[in-house]
Amino acid sequence: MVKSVRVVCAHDCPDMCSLIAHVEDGKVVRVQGDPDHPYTAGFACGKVNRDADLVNSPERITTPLKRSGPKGSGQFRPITWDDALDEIAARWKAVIAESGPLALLGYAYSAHQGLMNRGLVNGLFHALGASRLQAGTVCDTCCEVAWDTTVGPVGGADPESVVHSDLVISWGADLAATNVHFWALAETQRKQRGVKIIVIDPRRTRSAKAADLHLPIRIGTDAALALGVMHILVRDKLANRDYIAKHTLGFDKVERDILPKFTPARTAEITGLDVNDIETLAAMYGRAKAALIRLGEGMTRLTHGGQALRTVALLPGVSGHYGVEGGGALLLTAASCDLNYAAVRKPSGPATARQVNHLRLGEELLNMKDPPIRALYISANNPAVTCPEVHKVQKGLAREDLFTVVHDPFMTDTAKYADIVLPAASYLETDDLYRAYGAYWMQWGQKAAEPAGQARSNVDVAQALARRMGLTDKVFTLSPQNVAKELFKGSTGPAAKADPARLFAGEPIHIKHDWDGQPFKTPSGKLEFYSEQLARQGLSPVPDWQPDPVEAEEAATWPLRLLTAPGYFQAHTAFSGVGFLREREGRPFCILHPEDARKRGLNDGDEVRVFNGRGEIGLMLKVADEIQPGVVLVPGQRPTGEALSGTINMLCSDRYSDMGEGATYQSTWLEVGQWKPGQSGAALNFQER
Ligand SMILES: Nc1nc2c(c(=O)[nH]1)N[C@H]1C(S)=C(S)[C@@H](COP(=O)(O)OP(=O)(O)OC[C@H]3O[C@@H](n4cnc5c(=O)[nH]c(N)nc54)[C@H](O)[C@@H]3O)O[C@H]1N2
Ligand SMILES: Nc1nc2c(c(=O)[nH]1)N[C@H]1C(S)=C(S)[C@@H](COP(=O)(O)OP(=O)(O)OC[C@H]3O[C@@H](n4cnc5c(=O)[nH]c(N)nc54)[C@H](O)[C@@H]3O)O[C@H]1N2
Ligand code: SF4
Ligand SMILES: [Mo]
Repeated sequence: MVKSVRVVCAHDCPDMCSLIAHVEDGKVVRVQGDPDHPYTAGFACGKVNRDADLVNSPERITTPLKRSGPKGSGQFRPITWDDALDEIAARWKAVIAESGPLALLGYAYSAHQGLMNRGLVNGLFHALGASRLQAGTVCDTCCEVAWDTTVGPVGGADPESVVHSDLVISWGADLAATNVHFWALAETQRKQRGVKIIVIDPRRTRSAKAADLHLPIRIGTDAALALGVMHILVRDKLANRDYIAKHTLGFDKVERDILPKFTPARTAEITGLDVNDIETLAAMYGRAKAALIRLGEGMTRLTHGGQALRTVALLPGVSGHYGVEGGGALLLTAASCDLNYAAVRKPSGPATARQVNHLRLGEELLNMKDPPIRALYISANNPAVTCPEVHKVQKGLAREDLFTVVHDPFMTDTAKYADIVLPAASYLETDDLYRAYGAYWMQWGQKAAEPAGQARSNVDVAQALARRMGLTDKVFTLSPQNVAKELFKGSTGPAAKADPARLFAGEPIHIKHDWDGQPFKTPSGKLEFYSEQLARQGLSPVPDWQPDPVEAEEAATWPLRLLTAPGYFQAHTAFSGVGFLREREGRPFCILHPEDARKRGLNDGDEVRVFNGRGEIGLMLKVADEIQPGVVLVPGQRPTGEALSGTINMLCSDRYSDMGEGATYQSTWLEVGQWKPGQSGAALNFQER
């Protein structure tokens, strides 16, 4: 018998699609986009169309496993859940008794976007008083802090307001890969109403190819471009003086001290763009009535990423488009969904505890003291591939005195280092409540099938471990629906108005505020061109662009700069258990411009060595002019077993971005050469600090 179950996509993606799972004899046989959901509009992306293959993958782990060989070897034997949970609880209790709870670290992140399956694992470690994960620094803390200091902790434009836009700018995002429903809606506006689309991206991405104008900006120079556009808006009297006076703070300083430096000629020199293209961009933006900027995280994963995003987010303050429906900017929306998250994430436990930065896992495993990290629980994360300084992560995970548990549906590079591996249920096998981070929708996702083998959900395992550790908080005993109800208690704003009964009945609920212009929740209540918060941190309080001295030093040593971008058929490593998608993405590769390939005597299809002072890895080479000379593009982060050797984050440093202590993958310089047969790929000059 076939039945259809309405579920919600839990992958880390701004769209949060409503999906229909077709289930035959208890097995998910097909997943498709929900035709009745306005934003999903009946289609899922190329990855999730294959989620029946993900959930039924023969590569899934089906029982708990205990290590039977050296760490990292991937040798395990099956054990029962009771034995696994008993051993974990006993080891944790011993560590806590000897070294205190800070010797324990819960390292759980975003691969299940459900509010309970994501949040309750954090809740477990919060209640235990463990070291706290400063989560998301691998991803969005830089852009989030940049937005919060400029606009405030509040959501941006509703993507569905693009039906009112007359210009769309995708700035630092390949929307055809990472935000396909917004992209589809924007393309419809173009076809039906002639709305123009501009893409600002160093790479000629799929979105860039389809756009009306593509500006192939030099990596890390977005702040200069935004300031150059402001310069032209002021010069051509296209700045909205009323809006600036009423809703912004400090534009006078920017106009006096900063804008004169960003003439079109100097902006062109810094950004590598054509002066005519900069003039066209400014004229189109300044003359539009409702221009919507989709801000991508792509421009923020480098040392001055925060300054870049903040400066671009100030542009709609100059044009006044923040005050117009269909105008403004969209980075994230989640901050406007004020549920009582603490009920799940912080049920009890000390108010503060030592923090461990998500992206510094390797460093902290090797060097943290008083107490060192002795027990680690990794859930919905694959840091042995996705964290910078992978060599350090591997070395840390290989510590014999570290007790590591990994909860994952698949035997990942990280899980291979575990002492105990627990099989995780997929989102199709769990109940959960969802709210989008790139749209204004909330929805309950119902379990479509029983978990494969003995797999158990994040919520289930967090509750089981909480019980064994003697925690008595209510959330560790409630059913998923009753935990969800806790999220509504004491919540405020539009999310609070969503009726849980309607959600549980399967209805998607739109949670947008009544629209009255972009709200600003900064200390001044205005859009802050001048930020006192940044001044206090020793950062430039006004937007500016300066070269970075450390980057300049690296650039003098290594000739090519790393460009990192999402895979079209992979999202980090979450889909690597689907054979079809692995093949569709191809063997892990890098792209060089024909000029750079020629200089090095390299050809399309060659096996190449990609290296710098941190290490070397082996990838396939594609030669294409979709990137600029001087850049090497490595799409996605792929497990070590899929490449000739290694993985890209072996070459990236764990230095912080200017805001939010975020990752700086793109502040990486390197060289590409011929791969020599027999070469193994290794850490070069890798030193422990
Ligand atoms: N070089 C470079 N590195 C990057 C980036 C980059 O742009 N360039 N981007 C960064 C970004 S934005 C991010 S968000 C990180 C992502 O990095 P990670 O958070 O490590 O994400 P994934 O590789 O997707 O790993 C998620 C893991 O969770 C597992 N999983 C899936 N569903 C569940 C579940 O329900 N329960 C449990 N327990 N496990 C589950 C998957 O099988 C997978 O192994 O990577 C970062 N790394
Ligand atoms: N298919 C797919 N979808 C995904 C993911 C995935 O891995 N694959 N990851 C998910 C996750 S965890 C996240 S956080 C989101 C992120 O999604 P987005 O916010 O869209 O950010 P990125 O994908 O990191 O942005 C990468 C783009 O930025 C461009 N870029 C790089 N450097 C610069 C620069 O200096 N300036 C400008 N203007 N552009 C630059 C790159 O060429 C690339 O096209 O996507 C989610 N969706
Ligand atoms: S577009 Fe995003 S939310 Fe929609 S199905 Fe794909 S991964 Fe899931
Ligand atoms: Mo991310």
